[in-house]
Amino acid sequence: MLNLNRHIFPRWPFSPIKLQRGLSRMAFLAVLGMFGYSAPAQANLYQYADKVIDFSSEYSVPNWAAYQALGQPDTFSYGDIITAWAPRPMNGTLEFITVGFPQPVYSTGSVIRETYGNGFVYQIDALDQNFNAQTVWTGIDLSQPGAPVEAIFTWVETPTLTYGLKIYTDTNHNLTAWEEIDAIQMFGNPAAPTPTSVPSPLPVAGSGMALAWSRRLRQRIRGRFS
Ligand SMILES: [Ca+2]
Ligand SMILES: [Ca+2]
Repeated sequence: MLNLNRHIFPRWPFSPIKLQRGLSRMAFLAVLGMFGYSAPAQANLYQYADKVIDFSSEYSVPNWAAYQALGQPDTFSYGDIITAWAPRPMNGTLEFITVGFPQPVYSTGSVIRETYGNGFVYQIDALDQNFNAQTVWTGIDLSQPGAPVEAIFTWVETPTLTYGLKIYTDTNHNLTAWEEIDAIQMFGNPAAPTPTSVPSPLPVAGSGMALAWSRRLRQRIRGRFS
């Protein structure tokens, strides 16, 4: 639902145009701060998935089983390789794998190592301690075929601890390949988000609402500074 992929933090601007854009983005973040928005924490914890909670299908066991997506990467070439999770069908289905992690965090993103049929992730849900799923990312996965890709997906820091991630995949993305995942990382802040000094008029659980609102504000700010 919320894809701020690579758009949150401005790089340091060197040219006048970049300076102008950088200032508009900083103004945007400053205004968000006025309304209680906290930028993602800097001290991110990265960790690999260590348990399978659920999955839609797996090609076989142990080769291409769902648990092949756990732990550190062990698939170092692009192709149909047994150390990555592959769903049973080659094409024609929407699949998922749900995994847990050693330590819950206020998650801000995931690194999904795609090793065959790359570019197939279309949705990610974050699971709270009761396994309630909240969609945190939808969009277009730009991972290219030909080599393993560590695809990075980011979202606004979740208001509650994330215990697991549900990764949705489309087996029709590449009709000549299985869509395979070698490893899944989650990153985020183990500590609770720091509240701002100004009370927020927006509910914490409504970060999606806040960002929907912020897009309009960003368009206004861009219009003012461009
Ligand atoms: Ca396929
Ligand atoms: Ca693996």
